[in-house]
Amino acid sequence: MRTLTIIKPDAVAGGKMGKVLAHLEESGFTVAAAKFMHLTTEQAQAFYEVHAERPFYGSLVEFMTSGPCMPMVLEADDAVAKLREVIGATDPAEAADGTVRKLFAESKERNAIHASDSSENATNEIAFFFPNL
Ligand code: 3AN
Repeated sequence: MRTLTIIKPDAVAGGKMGKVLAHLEESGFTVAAAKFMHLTTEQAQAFYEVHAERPFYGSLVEFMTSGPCMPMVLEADDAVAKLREVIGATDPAEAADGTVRKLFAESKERNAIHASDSSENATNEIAFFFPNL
């Protein structure tokens, strides 16, 4: 089973991309596809369209376009639920010990990593970044 992750601009700019990737691999995921890219405003708006009405939407789009990021397709048994567990809560202050966000995130917005939250969203998000997969 596959899911979509993004190592976000804060983790890349902070020199934590390799550590986050190592943590994911050590947690049992295999990388099926990856690319390094700088999202355009249009791409970030489209990717987070579900949050368009939320007060943090503009700031989130600005953050996600502030520097390069690394979208990846990860493979594991029960990949969607497993990755949500490995990344931890949205707010690093609430994330469990040993999770990616506890280890590497700065704040609720600059939270190091994205992970699909359902298998339906995983399918859509994989197609968004890797239409030929
Ligand atoms: P998750 O990333 O854990 O699935 P979502 O889907 O609720 O969390 O939020 C998507 C992204 O929006 C988060 N990763 C974070 O960067 C940002 N975000 C969520 N809630 C807030 C908030 N209250 N203030 C600022 N940014 C937020």
